Amino acid sequence: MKTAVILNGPNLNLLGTREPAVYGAQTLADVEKLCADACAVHGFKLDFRQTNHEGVLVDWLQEAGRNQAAGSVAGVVLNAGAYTHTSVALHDAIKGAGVTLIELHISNVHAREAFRHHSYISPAAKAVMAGFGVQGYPLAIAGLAALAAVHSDR
Ligand code: CA2
Repeated sequence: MKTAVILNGPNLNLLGTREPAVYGAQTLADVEKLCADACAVHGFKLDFRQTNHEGVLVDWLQEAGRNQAAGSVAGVVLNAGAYTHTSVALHDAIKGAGVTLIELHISNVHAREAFRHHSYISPAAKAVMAGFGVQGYPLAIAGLAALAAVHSDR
């Protein structure tokens, strides 16, 4: 059974405590439960993490890349938070790790401030999702399963 790695960046630990009009009322623990249920449906083990530190995300992406190469990881769903719009380091880490990665945003970043319209993650990602609220997480896990099915005949 392969692992779906779900990585969350800065301030996502605050989900459900502020800005419910933008991010909804569910907490990160609720999101983890949504992911656990989706992984059970799609036959993945779940590895769900959050950090406020850019370098920790780089370390985790490299780890996921190594584990994907070894066959134990299906791919990564990354909500990089505000680092999405600033981080060349995360762009380089995704490319360097060679990991299959879905970029995810809870809100529709393209309907928000102009500074959220550019992503350093998108050019290195396999797919990009935004605006589904926290339901985007289980949808992204379904996406990882679909991508894994496409490659299962290789
Ligand atoms: O929509 C998303 O998922 C974002 O990645 C969330 C980031 C934001 O910087 C991106 O532009 C879009 C912010 C995450 C912070 O989440 C909070 C949740 C509740 C209260 C305060 C922050």
